Amino acid sequence: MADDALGLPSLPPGVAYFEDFLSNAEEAMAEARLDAGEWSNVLKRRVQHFGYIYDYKARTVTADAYLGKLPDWLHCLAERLVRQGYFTEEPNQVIANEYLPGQGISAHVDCVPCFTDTIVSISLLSQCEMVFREKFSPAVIAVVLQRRSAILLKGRGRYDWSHEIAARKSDLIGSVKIDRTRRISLTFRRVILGAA
Ligand SMILES: O=C(O)CCC(=O)C(=O)O
Repeated sequence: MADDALGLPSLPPGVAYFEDFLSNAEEAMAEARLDAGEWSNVLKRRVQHFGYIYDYKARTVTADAYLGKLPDWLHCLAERLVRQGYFTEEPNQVIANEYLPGQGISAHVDCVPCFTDTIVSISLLSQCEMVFREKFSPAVIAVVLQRRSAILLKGRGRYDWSHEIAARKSDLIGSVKIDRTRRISLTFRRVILGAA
């Protein structure tokens, strides 16, 4: 983790990090709801899509990919993200990613024509390191995402920096090796309709 003099994590511009976004009870509820649902094996890691299906191959979201409103428990979180000022318009698409130890997500910028300028990812069950790389410079910033935290990507942090999670079983946090356990993330976005 890159720390500044105050011991706070340094973050790319437009990125904000919040610990304890979820309570323990909310984390447990979210895990139970997801495990009662249907995980898809379309990728190396398992995923569930809500609101709209995102087409990973075509990198699009189309109107006919609409699945219906977010389920109540996700809608409550989406409303909270607006109430607390993270989003100006309510997010209407959520992807749950499950990472078993050794699994990650390659460097990417979330589809620009598909989603508005704000992305929020909530971490459940395990910490992990997320690495940001600036597109037009060698700048790299690693941020440790603790379980139950939220990370917000907006502006330059959303468009000019890629983010990734290395596919490994542990992270070096400070100088301590911390084993990963099963991690689930919930990434909230707002679809730009008619973009595809
Ligand atoms: O697991 C995460 O926190 C990030 C997920 C992500 O980058 C994505 O779904 O595009």
